[in-house]
Amino acid sequence: EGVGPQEYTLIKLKVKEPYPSKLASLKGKPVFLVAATLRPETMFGQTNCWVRPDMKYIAMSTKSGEVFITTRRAARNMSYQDMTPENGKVEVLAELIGQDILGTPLEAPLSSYKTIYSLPMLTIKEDKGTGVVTSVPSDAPDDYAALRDLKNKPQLREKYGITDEKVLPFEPIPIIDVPGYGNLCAVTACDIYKVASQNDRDKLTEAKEDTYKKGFYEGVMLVEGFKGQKVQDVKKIIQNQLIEQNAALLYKE
Ligand code: A2H
Repeated sequence: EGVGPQEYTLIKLKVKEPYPSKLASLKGKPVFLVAATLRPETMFGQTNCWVRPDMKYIAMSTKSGEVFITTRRAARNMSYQDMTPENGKVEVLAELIGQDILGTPLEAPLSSYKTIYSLPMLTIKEDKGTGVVTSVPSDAPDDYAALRDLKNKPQLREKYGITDEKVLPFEPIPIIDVPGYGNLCAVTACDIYKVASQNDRDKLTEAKEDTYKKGFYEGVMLVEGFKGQKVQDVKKIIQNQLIEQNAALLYKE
């Protein structure tokens, strides 16, 4: 992390009704999990969304009448970025922990999976972004490692009450080619650095640094509409399209 604020793209993942019991009072209102990402051009590859089971989240009102689920910390930041009805004020509609919204069906913009699910990731940090992370296992080593853990460990799924059909059918989607790393660069990197699980932090850091640079400087898009174009050249374009479609916002911290 350098000096000055980091700019993220907040991706709006629509929660499908019927809502889980902790959100029952929000019936009929549009509710979104909002995920902070540095890689908007990878949203074609979303397979699930991560929340941390033991972490606190809130449901908050936004200026546009929608409801966002995020950490209180990020909600406060949003309230100073013109996202709430009143500047500097957060209206809390519900308090919950990640566990309360695990296994929830979601609609994710640009993903080729029509419905994806919120799943547990244990390494989400409280003090970064919104505490919600959208998962692109093709291009993010953390996401690949966490999804592989859930796929390989039935006890882990059981512990969090996640049924098989919310995990097993979801495979990394080839969306970007990275020369030398192929079209699933996070999978390749997890192999190269011998990442054993989502808790293998040092190896994951190496895998992440490697793929993050390579993806940005050398990545070439494979998806319809952007085929053959460099990641560098389309990142801003895709970010702007998501914002225009009301599927994303800019957020700084
Ligand atoms: B990125 P930075 Cl494809 N805890 O989005 C842990 N990780 C978090 C987080 C939190 N509270 N909030 C956001 N993140 C993740 C896509 C992606 C990301 C790809 C490749 C690399 C990558 C899909 N997941 O990040 O510390 C989010 O994952 C590699 C760094 O601010 C977000 O972007 O640099 C990134 O970490 C922000 O991390």
